[in-house]
Amino acid sequence: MKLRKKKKLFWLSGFILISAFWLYLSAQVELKYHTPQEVISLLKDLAAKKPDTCRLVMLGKSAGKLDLAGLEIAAETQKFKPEERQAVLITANLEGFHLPGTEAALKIADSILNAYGRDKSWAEFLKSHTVYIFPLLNPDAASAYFSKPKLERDFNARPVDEDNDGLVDEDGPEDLNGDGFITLMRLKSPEGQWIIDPKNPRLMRLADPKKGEKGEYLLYTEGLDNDGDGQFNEDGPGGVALNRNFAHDFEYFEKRAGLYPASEPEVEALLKFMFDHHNIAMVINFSTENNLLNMQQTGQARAGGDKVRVPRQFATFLGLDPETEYTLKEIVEALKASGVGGGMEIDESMIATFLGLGPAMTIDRADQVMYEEIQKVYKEGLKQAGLDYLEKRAKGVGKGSFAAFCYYQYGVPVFSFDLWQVPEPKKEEKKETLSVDRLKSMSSEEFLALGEEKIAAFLKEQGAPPNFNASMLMNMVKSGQVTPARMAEMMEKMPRSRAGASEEENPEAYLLTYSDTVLKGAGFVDWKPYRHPQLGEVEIGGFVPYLKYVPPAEQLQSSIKFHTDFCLKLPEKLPQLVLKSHKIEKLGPETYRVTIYLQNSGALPTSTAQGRRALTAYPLRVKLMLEPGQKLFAGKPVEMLPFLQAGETRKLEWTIQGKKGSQLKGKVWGNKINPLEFSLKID
Ligand SMILES: [Ca+2]
Ligand SMILES: [Ca+2]
Ligand SMILES: [Ca+2]
Ligand SMILES: [Ca+2]
Repeated sequence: MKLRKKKKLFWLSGFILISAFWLYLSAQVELKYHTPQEVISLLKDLAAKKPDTCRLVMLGKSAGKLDLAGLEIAAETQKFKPEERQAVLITANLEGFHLPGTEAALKIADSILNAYGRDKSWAEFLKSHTVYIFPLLNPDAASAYFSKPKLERDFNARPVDEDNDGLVDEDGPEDLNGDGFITLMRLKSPEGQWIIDPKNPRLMRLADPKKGEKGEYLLYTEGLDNDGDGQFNEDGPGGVALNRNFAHDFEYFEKRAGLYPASEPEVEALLKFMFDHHNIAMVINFSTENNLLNMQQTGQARAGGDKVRVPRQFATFLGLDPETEYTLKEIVEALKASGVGGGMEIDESMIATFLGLGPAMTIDRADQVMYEEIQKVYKEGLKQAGLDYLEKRAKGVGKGSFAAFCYYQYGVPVFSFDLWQVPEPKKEEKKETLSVDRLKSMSSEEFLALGEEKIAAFLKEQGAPPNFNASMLMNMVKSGQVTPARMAEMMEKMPRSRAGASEEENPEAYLLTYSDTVLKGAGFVDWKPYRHPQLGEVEIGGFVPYLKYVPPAEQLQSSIKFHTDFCLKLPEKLPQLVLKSHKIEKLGPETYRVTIYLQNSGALPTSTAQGRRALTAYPLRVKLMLEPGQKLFAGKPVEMLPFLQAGETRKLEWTIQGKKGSQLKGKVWGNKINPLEFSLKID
């Protein structure tokens, strides 16, 4: 009996221990929205619990003087310092309302630290790699979610005079009806441009004069005209939208984007960190942009000085040679001379858009392949996880955004995930039908698989000009001249009749359905009369702030789980140098021919094509480290390899003089890859 009891006790204590351990592992980061203060203390806790792998990094302060903090995760070894190892940077919340990103980044940090203890491959990975995680880069804006009244904001706390009246932040919104939200006010007015949507009386839409509709309402954000200038809430507290403040396709003269690129302390601190850490070889970002589902860049393609070939179909009728390369200017001239454009004004940027060029707006064709491969796996995963609804409204990378900067200027692969969107009620999906929206997220392969008939029908429906035919487009896609995303952009710019627009559903109808069903009405404030001290009788109502970006935390569960797993696999793809094999042949007394086969065993190239274009990716250098008594007879003292593709092997050869039995040492290095050292025995 006694023994039994002891045994029981033993099992029980074991069980308690295991459950405590499990709790420790799994409950570290709870699924909820953490306030900026909670994020900082969570990061401090993680760093304190695993001091051998994890250190707190203080980046600086936000415009509102809140801490910008993150983690550096790297196992301690004697070999390299963390800043000398190939690294992955994980960022979130530059769009301050994107709180789901913060939670995903925290979950990833937690998962990596746990995996380090349990999973051999992560333990190995962290001996030679570093992961930097900054989960909350716009704490000023994120704080607004936790404040009352709730106001949706993505800008920091920098005071900005939005209306140029010399007063700064003089007229912000007020929660007049005291419901805790800043929503909208509608005022009946002959000057109004808005009408109540007859199909959806809670929603407003712009009156369409072409249909004989006349505007009836003015819309304002909820509040008073504090400075008596006749405008309502035109200059609230703050600020600059950080995800528009980066140095790629920056919008000058746009207050929300900032005075100049990196004008904001948060952006400057992040960029300084990145330029101090040249070892960063991949960026994983969370924002409303999903660049694996929508590879389209916003903005106009710009003409470069590059020469290009003209697709055969055009070349023939323009009298150009398809095998010759032309500047965009030459193509414009040829097009004008041909009279094809009719009276249309043709410029270089149109040609660039048409040919899928534009030096800084389009993913380089060589890199496109890399993205498409990862996109394929991602899409399959989303489908299995029941998250493929994200595709429909996936947003491309925006002007001045961090993700655009990472790819175009910093020159590394960047993967940006939006994690969640308001789910749409399932309609009868005409899956087979092509739409401009669907085109944006299609890979070239998927587009071609549609077949000529469907593409032709789609072109007709879009009102494409007759010389813009299906087989021509297919050939252009096949040859890589244009991507489906680029085509979508062109089609959106094409003038076409908006017939049937009246039957279109209110673009906000799906938000209302979501609020009514999933949120049981909590996402919408019904319009109620309010006596406004300045405007008189108005009604206050509309969608609650954050509806589109911050769902109840439990709705994020499956997406965060899926994206954590997906993101934890991305670093495995990083390029890695290995000595595949070598040969040492004796040519004469103490003279040898040395051959090595150098391989990139990773699933990504050693640098992106854009990184080489932006001159941020250095070539690989291969050097024999000759010792006294060893001499180079033939071959270069330092070989330069511009890059190695994923899986590519290159042969390198030298003739040296050296003693039999001595060691020949060599080294291969670049700036975003772990160096390879080798030592070969001469015999
Ligand atoms: Ca002002
Ligand atoms: Ca302001
Ligand atoms: Ca209110
Ligand atoms: Ca005002």
